[in-house]
Amino acid sequence: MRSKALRQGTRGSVLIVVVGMLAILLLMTVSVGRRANQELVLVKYSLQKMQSRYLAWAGFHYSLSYIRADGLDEKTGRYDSQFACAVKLIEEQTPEDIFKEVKLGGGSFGVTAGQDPVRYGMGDEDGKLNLNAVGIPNYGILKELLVIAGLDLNSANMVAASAVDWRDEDSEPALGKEQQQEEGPFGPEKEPLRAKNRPFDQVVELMFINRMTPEVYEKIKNGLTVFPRRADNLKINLATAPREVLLAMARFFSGPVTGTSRGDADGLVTKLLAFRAGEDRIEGTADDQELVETKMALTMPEQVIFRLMMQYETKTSRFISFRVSGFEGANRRQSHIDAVVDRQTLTVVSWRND
Ligand SMILES: [Ca+2]
Ligand SMILES: [Ca+2]
Repeated sequence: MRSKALRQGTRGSVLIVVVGMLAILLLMTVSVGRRANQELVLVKYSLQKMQSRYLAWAGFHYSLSYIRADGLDEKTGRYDSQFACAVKLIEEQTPEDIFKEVKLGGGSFGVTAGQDPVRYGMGDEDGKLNLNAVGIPNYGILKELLVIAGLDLNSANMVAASAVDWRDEDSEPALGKEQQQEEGPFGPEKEPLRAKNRPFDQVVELMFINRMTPEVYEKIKNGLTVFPRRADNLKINLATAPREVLLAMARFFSGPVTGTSRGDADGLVTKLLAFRAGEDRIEGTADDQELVETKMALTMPEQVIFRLMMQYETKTSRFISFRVSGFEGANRRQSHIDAVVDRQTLTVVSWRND
């Protein structure tokens, strides 16, 4: 009897051990399974992300081929506008036809010039004010741009002149010694910076100048560029320049010297923008018009200002900026490339990707 009970007891404990072991094994399987599953998801994600990256790369080379082709074209290569920049359009074609959702290997890519609102195609840096071409004769344009962004006149004058000093090779203050601030005009008061005395590499270097504020910077940064880095004179594409840049130029040329008023400058820019946008009144559409002085119904003072602005005009954009977005097919994973290309040499002068 005793031995039978003992046997049953042993059998019972063996059963408990076996059940326990099974439970542990099951838990291990579940945890290994979960980990494997997580790894699988990660691998899948990386593969999809990589696919979107290659699609963005393809989109970049696709864009380059259009820039190259446009550069070789006698006619379209000489005029860049907000509608057609660095691209040759055939008949009724629009940039959207060429650059929106280009399908490739199960995914797609798109090329945009602006995000708000989204504008398909490429844009330029040439409509912006080049900090590396702002010198003593024209720093007043930068001053006006700063005033438009909300900086007071005195500070705007100081910041614009200091931007010249930051970049130019000499150490002579642009405003003359008597007008310059007591301490160096760059960096914080406790640790003033020396002027760079070399070209701006990035627009954000403007923040090193005293009296410049983050609020003002945010407002003007999209109207500024650093290309070309070495420039003999300032050139602006009036067909692609944003409103603020046109306004700053026009106001710079207005005043007693030219017998014109600020009202004339502002009036000119209103007419210029309305004419440029064409009948639909929307910038960057097919009916946009090339600026022609005689067609804009300008007053005499407006004409004076316009002709002075034309001294700085270029019709061809050299620095082409665009964003390529690659979309992987299954889950629409995305990658982006923001690039600026010098179309004369077809080299990349600015590159950012994620
Ligand atoms: Ca200097
Ligand atoms: Ca239009």
